[in-house]
Amino acid sequence: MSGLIGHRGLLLRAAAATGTAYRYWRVNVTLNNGGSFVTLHDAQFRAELGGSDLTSPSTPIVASSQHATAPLSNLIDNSLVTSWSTNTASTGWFYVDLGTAQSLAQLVLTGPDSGFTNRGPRNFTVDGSDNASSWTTVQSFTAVTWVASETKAFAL
Ligand SMILES: [Ca+2]
Repeated sequence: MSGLIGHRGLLLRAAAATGTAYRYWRVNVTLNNGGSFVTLHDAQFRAELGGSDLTSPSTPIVASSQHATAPLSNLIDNSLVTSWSTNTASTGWFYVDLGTAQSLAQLVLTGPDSGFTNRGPRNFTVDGSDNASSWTTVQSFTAVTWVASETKAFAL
């Protein structure tokens, strides 16, 4: 899709993704904000800024670990109440399989509840892959902090 649209004689860049398309997209948390686990309530992968979520509850998803009371399926169930947590340490990762290669413009994450905001990802990369084995870092984020139940959008 073209990234340019005409408007009253001006050319404006549309908010569509222009980067490399990948089938697999990973969020690799290398440090949280000090909590016992990494916790997120939901994740969305968007091809356009503010666009629709390319994942659904049936999207294949894999993670480094999941807590018994906060399973991985909660991450893409489109409920901001349900949550995924790792079961160990302050790091963790998950990736989704979009089925076909897609170029993304935006990752949207909903962070932990009140009292658990230190479980939110602090340093992480968003990586793409064609085989879920060899990963290319698309964007890195550092020193990210969270207020209770916050939803943040990250441009890719
Ligand atoms: Ca959820």
